[in-house]
Amino acid sequence: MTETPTPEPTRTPPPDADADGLIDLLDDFPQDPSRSKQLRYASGAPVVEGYPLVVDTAQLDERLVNWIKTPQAVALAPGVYVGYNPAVTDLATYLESNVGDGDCAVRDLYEFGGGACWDGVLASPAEPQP
Ligand SMILES: [Ca+2]
Repeated sequence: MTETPTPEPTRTPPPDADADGLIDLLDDFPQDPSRSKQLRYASGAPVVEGYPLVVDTAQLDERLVNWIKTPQAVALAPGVYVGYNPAVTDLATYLESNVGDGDCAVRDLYEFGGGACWDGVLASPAEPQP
């Protein structure tokens, strides 16, 4: 009895259009190599484009400048911040903790759990301008 060798199957790797290492099926941004996962607020809304980002606390609304005790803060949404810990560089972690100080309406909109709020806190000049 002779065995016909099974031909090696040819494998086509799953498509990864932006070549960021995450296949398109799992990539929320299949055309953007700098992003792969869509972050969301507690409300379920997608995180505002360009956020989260690290900003200098001194650039914020003066009420935040007096409140946040770290030299840098993480802007989680326009007008909402949390103190930045240089030991925690994955900014998604700050969103997951869902604590932020800043504008009352924005905090309510995205359902932040903890933090202080003031009316009329605007995004700082360091943030993406609408
Ligand atoms: Ca991507």
